[in-house]
Amino acid sequence: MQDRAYAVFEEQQKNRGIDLEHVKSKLKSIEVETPSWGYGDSGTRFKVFKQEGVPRDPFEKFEDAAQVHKLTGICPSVAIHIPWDKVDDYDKLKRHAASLGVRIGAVNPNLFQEDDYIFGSVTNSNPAVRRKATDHLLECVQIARTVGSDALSLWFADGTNYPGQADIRKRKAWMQEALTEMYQAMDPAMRMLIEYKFFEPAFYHTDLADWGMAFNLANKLGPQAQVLVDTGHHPQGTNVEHIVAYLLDEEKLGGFHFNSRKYADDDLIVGSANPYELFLIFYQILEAAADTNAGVRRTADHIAYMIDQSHAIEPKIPAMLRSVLNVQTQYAKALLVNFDEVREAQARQDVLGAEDAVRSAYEIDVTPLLVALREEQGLPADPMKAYLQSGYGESILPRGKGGASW
Ligand code: LRH
Ligand code: MN
Ligand code: MN
Repeated sequence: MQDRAYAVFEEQQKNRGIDLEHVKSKLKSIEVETPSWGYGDSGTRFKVFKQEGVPRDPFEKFEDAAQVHKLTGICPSVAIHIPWDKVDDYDKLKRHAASLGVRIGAVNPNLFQEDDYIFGSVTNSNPAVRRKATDHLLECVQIARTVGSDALSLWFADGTNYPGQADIRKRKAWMQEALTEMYQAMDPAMRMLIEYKFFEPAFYHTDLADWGMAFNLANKLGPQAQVLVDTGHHPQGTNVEHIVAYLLDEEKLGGFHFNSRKYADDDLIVGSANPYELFLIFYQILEAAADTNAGVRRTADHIAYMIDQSHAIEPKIPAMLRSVLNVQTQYAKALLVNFDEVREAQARQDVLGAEDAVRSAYEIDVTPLLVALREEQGLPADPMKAYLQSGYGESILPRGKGGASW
């Protein structure tokens, strides 16, 4: 059945001028990092629902994350958030990850959960608080060095709630000062990924509110600083793929935090409400990956794909599997775009022809391709089904309720 489905698929793609071997090799090399906090309990400001079997510490989070990698083959790294994942011995955590077949990915400093940060962290008008916040950034550089991570992922909750509450321009300078100190402490192979978000928890102004501010800061800091696009961090209607194309062209797109949003920073399963947006993001990336400019190509090939989701009502591991599979599916579809066809239609100024060349790839069912790919790699054809049948979900229930939460 699958063999026949794949044979038909292969024939179709050949007729469309698609090189399936290239498509498969790209699918084999993509890596999607999962977040340690996506395995813990989470909720909204109204309620955190405690689930049975949730990891009790960072070591158990890695055990769950390893399941996702084992079944999908594309999630070999796990992002950590400090101090959510604070441990006495980071080298031990690194060894634990390696023993499970995964590694520690981006290190995320957390500057939003201490009372000292009520009026901001690196942008606080109190120099002692700024010092404390900057020291935490430096501590995270050291942790990244210890665990062998090359990415530091920064997001600041800093902002104000009322006009006049603080000096916006002074805060801008303090932000740059702190990040410069951190940048100088980084090893040459490390990257600083600067994330922006237009609101929440601050509602009047946020110090790094949009991609332009993150881009400007990254430019001032230097080549090791790039912008991180969290797909949930934009106002309604924003053309995220345009931002992606622009940053790629400037060689400043460093990574993604994937999730899905309907109203705000909903942190729902990526590709659940807006799969076409995810597809169009990959379409822009693949277009840039074939650019004539080597810098743009290199940028497109070095994007850190990360999931940033907090699963409030879903079982955690299946929710992460669904997320990873959604990313893989949309990436596979984008790989089926016939770029020559798009370019020819663009050259003719054939609006509908160009639109069709892009959309038609999205409409292709890539299931036979993904199943064939997994079979080639010795992975389960249906990772979700394999997980549900594996018994792992039941085996962790003795952990009980009341595990780690953010
Ligand atoms: C902020 C954010 C940021 C944090 C994560 C937990 O909304 O996207 O990336 O580190 O959520
Ligand atoms: Mn994020
Ligand atoms: Mn977010």
